Amino acid sequence: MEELFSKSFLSILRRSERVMVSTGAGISAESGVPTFRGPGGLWNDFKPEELATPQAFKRDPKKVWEWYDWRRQLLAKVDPNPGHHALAALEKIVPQFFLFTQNIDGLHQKAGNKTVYELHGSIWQVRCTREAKPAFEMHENPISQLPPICGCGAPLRPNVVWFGENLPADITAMAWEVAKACDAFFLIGTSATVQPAASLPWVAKENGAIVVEINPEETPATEIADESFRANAGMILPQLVEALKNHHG
Ligand code: BJW
Repeated sequence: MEELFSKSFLSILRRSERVMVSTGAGISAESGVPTFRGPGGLWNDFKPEELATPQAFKRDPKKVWEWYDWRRQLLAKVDPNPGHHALAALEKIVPQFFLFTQNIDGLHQKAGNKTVYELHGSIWQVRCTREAKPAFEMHENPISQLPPICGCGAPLRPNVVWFGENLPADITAMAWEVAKACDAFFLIGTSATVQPAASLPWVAKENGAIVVEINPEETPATEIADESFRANAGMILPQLVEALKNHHG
């Protein structure tokens, strides 16, 4: 039977000191979380400009919160899948491992990854829309009053990054720093269309990293990928981790 991973590919990964992983909604698809785009995607039923923008929130905070409350209820019921668990296992066998995610669902943390850099925030955190106070965890589920209200009387908002908003500056700077210095870069379960996260594989490639894509569909980043696995992350990642553990070349 033809091997899924070539010996030379496994040798490169085995020799990689610094591994960067960048995940998107597709890694959580096998947990039952809808992706944004493509079949069954969240955006098929909801227009992003109606829900994932600061303007939409200002216009109708209750409507935006109903969408987030629905997603929080769904997320509370799901568990990490074999793809998430394999990344937690990979963290243990790689000398320096960096996991960046566009996901806000918290499933990487639930799978056991120690440090997860959340580029688009967390659905489990909220912050005041008036006071410049730090975001905080809120796990009430479902939320009894929509929108939830801060002690100061202003609406709270989900601590996520909407279109037209800046990503957290420290995490973005860290992502660029790691992408420039990594030996191997994994792009997993993202359509690679939303900036600035979509640029990360190019940054890694330009700085000499091997770029590996895991996605059942092609994406704009496929053209620069050194290895593309056209399959589900939950199928490929556990086999890759096993193969790496057993590879001594
Ligand atoms: C599987 C699978 C399985 C299925 N296994 N795979 C430069 C150029 C052009 C535009 C811009 C630019 N800079 C900024 C912009 C504007 C904008 C942007 O990128 N727009 C594009 C749509 C063109 N970007 C922004 O506004 C960002 N801010 C910014 O850049 O600030 C500076 C700035 C401000 C103003 C002007 C200019 C600059 C912010 C982006 C915030 C994105 N927010 C969201 C919502 C977050 C909160 C929430 O979840 O509600 O983040 S949108 C949504 O898309 C969400 C996701 O994180 C993000 C990416 O989606 P992702 O993860 O890729 O999911 P999908 O569904 O697209 O793809 C899933 C993939 O999985 C598919 O490929 C499947 O095939 C695959 N898959 N099953 C593996 N089992």
